[in-house]
Amino acid sequence: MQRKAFKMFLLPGFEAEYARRHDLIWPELVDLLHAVGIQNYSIFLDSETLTLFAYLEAPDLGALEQLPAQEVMQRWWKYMGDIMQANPDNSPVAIDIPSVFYLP
Ligand code: RM4
Repeated sequence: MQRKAFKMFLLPGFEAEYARRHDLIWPELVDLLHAVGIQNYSIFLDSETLTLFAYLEAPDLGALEQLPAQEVMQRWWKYMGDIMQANPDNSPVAIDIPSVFYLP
């Protein structure tokens, strides 16, 4: 299993809304994320800085490169774009965080 961590950035005042939308995550998005092999996808919010810390596992992280081309992913990013820092194509600003320690 490969592991990936990255950070994204919430806009001020949307802490509850971000959690609410993920509580109601679209089943078709769950299916897509599982289809590319994602497991144990976790997102944590540092409410002091509004930094979202994301962690996931997948057998092949290369398969995640298929995500941006998928209609459901595009639709979710557009939906989330009003409460997160987003790129011009609506994808969230996401910065990889390298691993410095792993204890299996
Ligand atoms: C986040 C963001 C990420 C997505 C998760 C499910 O808010 O849109 O790109 O992978 O939701």
